[in-house]
Amino acid sequence: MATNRTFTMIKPDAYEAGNSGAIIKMIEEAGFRIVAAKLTRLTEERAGQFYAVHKERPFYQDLCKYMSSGNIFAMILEKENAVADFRKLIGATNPANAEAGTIRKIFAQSIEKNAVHGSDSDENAAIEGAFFFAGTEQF
Ligand code: YYY
Ligand code: MG
Repeated sequence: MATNRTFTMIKPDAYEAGNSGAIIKMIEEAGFRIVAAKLTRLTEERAGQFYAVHKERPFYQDLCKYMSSGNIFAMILEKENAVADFRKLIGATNPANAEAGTIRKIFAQSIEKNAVHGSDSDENAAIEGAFFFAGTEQF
């Protein structure tokens, strides 16, 4: 059953560039309600846990270094069809392939520094949300 929630982080590149507010504005204007939010930072080890599914991939080490290099803005978002609609709003992993008007097309610097994360399934949305937020921090 769809849970109508997804998990996102504004990644260090977008946070550092001062784009958090503009990205959150796009998210809210697209009809998502923020039901959990925090500014935080991952250690390299925790970034490795978050992205464990990619640990055999050649980009994994660089990704973990990058994701622990600065602050991130973690959020849980609520909307009907949240996971799929949010993936549509952020666009393709590689901003070069992202559609015009998507968050990654507008804000990403590269395939690695691609501005935002979005969960890829309801199951992972629940796991990823719980990775950052206690039940009492989810509204
Ligand atoms: O879900 P999404 O973030 O769009 O892409 P994934 O295939 O799950 O990869 C996670 C993360 O890894 C991606 O957002 C950037 C980075 N990455 C990379 O640096 N180089 C690649 N060739 C593929 C992914
Ligand atoms: Mg992914």
